[in-house]
Amino acid sequence: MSMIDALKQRVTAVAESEKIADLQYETTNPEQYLTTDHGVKVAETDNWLKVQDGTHTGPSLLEDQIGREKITRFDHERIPERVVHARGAGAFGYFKVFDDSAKKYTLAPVLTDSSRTTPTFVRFSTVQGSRGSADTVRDVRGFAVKFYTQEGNWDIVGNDIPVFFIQDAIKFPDIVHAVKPEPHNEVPQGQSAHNNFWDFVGLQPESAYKVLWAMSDRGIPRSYRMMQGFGVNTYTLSNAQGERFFVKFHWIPELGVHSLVWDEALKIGGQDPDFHRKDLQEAIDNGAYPKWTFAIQVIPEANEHDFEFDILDATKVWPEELIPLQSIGEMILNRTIDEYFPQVEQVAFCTANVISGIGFSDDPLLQGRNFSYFDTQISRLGVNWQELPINRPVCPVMNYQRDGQMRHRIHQGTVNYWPNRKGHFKPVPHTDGGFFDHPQKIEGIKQRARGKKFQEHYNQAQLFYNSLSEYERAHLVSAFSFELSHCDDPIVYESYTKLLNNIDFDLAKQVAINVGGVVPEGPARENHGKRSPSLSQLYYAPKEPTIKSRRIAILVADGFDLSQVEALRAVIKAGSATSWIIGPRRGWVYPEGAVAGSGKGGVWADHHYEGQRSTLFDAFIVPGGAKSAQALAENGRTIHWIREAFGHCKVIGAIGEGVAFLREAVMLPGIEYQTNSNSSQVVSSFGVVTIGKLTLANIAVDTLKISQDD
Ligand code: HDD
Repeated sequence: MSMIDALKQRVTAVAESEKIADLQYETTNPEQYLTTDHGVKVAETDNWLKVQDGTHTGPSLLEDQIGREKITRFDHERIPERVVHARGAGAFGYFKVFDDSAKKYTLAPVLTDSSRTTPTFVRFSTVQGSRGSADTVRDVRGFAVKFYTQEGNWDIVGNDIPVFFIQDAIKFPDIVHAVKPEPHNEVPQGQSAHNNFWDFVGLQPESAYKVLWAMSDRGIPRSYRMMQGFGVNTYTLSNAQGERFFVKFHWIPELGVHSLVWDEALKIGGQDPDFHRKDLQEAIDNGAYPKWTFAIQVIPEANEHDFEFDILDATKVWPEELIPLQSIGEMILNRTIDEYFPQVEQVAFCTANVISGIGFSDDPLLQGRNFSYFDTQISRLGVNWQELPINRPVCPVMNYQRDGQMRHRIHQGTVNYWPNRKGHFKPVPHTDGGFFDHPQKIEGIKQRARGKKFQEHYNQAQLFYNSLSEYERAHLVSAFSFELSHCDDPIVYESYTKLLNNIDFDLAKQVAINVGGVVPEGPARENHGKRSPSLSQLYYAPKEPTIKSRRIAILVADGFDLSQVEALRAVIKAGSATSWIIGPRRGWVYPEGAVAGSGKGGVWADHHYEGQRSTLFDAFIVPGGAKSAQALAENGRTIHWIREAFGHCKVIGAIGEGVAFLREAVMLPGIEYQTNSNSSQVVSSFGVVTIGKLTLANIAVDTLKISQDD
């Protein structure tokens, strides 16, 4: 596609969303000449203006305004990275509600008007690492959504984990300092596995539940597209009748919730640190648009105190058995970013950005957040951060906030205050769309304290632990053991293993044995034995198994069976997955009978065996062809490929002579060989992988199943 065609295509896409239209893309004409910032055409940009007689190089001259402009602009390219969530990726999309069922709770049209399509921008992130850290580290993931509604911007600044480390915003600097690299040596990067983090959380037991989530498989997602999202805090909704409700927001991914295994996450961190960022881009580019159902949990104002936990405590979930989820809409991400800095780096969220019909609760964490986000944007982007293209609303903005650094908007007129003699730009009552502040009676004693129910920290942590499958619990033990093994101060790992005994005796015992902690003799607290199935990520397996958007590698060498490869690729494409040929070199690989080097009749290998590792794919197939199978069997790297994939519980299939390669060269333990209905032999480490009918669709489910033996 020519550059001009590509630009035209962009222009068509622009019409798709009010926000995209509003971004006012630079209509970069590739024929345009290079200019300075002040618009003067540049004749030469490779040599600084200097004294030069052809033989001798003399001094460079400070008078070179073009050279100085270029270097000065470069020197100031960086802005402060986010103090948390510095590493991220973003995409554009849209939000729609299914119907007006939420009208009984809220007067916000974005949640009730099904004829609307609201543009959104989403930024996913890790928390601990800096901008250049790896994507697959064990961490919480940010899930921040900006809705550009007709009534103003609404931001849900959430995470992939429904609870938080602390209950009161005043503790935020402490938890962040504790988890971030230590002050004396700035170690570690992208890791919570160090003394300070475990010291802090050991002394702050309200974090116990959140720590369990972070140490579970949720801490190492397979993809941003396969994570749940949670608003975490308790917000409120107000309806037209003046009634108020407490609400929690949820995002549920269409593809289900899936995780990496820890060994994979560690390796990908080195092999492809941008794994999640690229995954998001690749899926959208291939038309596999990420999709989430939007759901709410609602509690009428009168029922605030009906629960054993405080519904304003962000370290607790609202169990779905007590307060069911109501699915009211969906979000689809359908457009990748154009330029990282002005979109993903400059996008700025703020929990205080709500619209009429949506409000805050007295959740003490949320109250502090409402102050913190605007404040941090001032230091990162300046006080006029909401004027930046990615942040500005699509509806009209008018007020008497003026001036400040980097003010872009220009107002005409003589008044910049209200009331004014002209009656310009007046406030409107909420019945005509003005923001509705729900009247609320407040009584209490001013004091630095927390409510009674805020003092209990272990019931829900136990509920979570009890609700996990056996292998999810095994992963939890491994994760705690890894992290605490990285703490070298005995006070730290001894005290945390003691804390774990408040959650579960077996968990505490296994971890303590592994890390040299305090091995308990009995439980510190009885396990209440209750379970809530929706806390396990298995609960979110897709209803129909799907290979949509999965990366499937076809491992070949010269002499492979072309018809099998072609059939495989067609069937993988039909399932909206992507196939990748992995061969002895990037370039043409030739099937049986073709003349090598002819450039004809082969398939193009996307990667060389060393170029990409098995960790970067979800499933593998080895097609037939005697020579190909033989060559694969003689290559240590290809044998390693399959063994490693097996160790990571991936689907492995083979056809014809490919089966012999697996059976004789790779020699996987405990494997069951199966024959599919098309009489091509297929083998799998665990389920049936029929190529003809593409039962490879079991990837999602089977990956979880095999993990049980992991
Ligand atoms: Fe926060 C960024 C999510 C508590 C203060 N937070 C930030 C981002 C996410 C969250 C997703 C990245 C936004 C982006 O992509 O730009 N934060 C949460 C959640 C919390 C939470 C789900 C608990 C419910 N945060 C929290 C507290 C405070 C902050 C209690 C302070 C009192 N958070 C910030 C911040 C950041 C931030 C320092 C850094 C960059 C930014 O805001 O824009 O202000």
